[in-house]
Amino acid sequence: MPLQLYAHPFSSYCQKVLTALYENGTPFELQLLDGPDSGPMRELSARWPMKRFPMLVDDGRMVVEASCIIEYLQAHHPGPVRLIPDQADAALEVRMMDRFFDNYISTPQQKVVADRLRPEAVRDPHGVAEARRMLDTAYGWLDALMADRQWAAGEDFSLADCAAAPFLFYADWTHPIGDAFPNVKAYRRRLLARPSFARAVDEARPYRGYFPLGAPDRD
Ligand SMILES: N[C@@H](CCC(=O)N[C@@H](CS)C(=O)NCC(=O)O)C(=O)O
Repeated sequence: MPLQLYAHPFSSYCQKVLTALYENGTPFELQLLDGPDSGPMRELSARWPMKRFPMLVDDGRMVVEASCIIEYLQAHHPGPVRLIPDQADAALEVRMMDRFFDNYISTPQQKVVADRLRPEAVRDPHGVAEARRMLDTAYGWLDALMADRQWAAGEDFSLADCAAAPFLFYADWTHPIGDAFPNVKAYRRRLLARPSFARAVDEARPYRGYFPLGAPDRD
């Protein structure tokens, strides 16, 4: 039985895992989470009541949380590209950058988007302003770091870049990466040119109408 990935192509956390799968040409079957009543969504909810995706199922074993799925793939279905280095300090840098992209790019980005989906009466302008400030702070920190890095953790494409790719992709749509952050803009362009992520972006094109802030006509 091939690996089963419960996912939706437009979801950033799913694209994080898809990028890792495409990097290594790992075979899998997509269980498309096509609305709340779809069979795959019911299976996801039954196994993981938090109902967050992606979820990987390997021969009955469930793995959730995108970073953990990528760790699992490397441990159990390795390919030619090692997304987490073997050397401890190098692995720590990769994991630290992965946490940075989850917590300080994706989380505030999702806050802004989720707020737009709420009824107007219960929106949280203060929280949204805080999220936008966090994005600016994160762009600034990342810009300095990327001045002399090709990829997030150095020379090699890694788990951290699998995270950075979709999160910076949607962050720029949500809270544009200004000209004050040229290294972040250039890094985002490199990520978009990476075939694994470019494939994930292409597969998600039909769903751009889902983006509640209005998907810009680019990328
Ligand atoms: N911490 C989770 C986050 C996953 C997540 O937030 N996924 C979003 C899709 S990008 C989701 O499940 N959204 C459904 C919802 O919020 O109900 C991970 O790393 O996989």
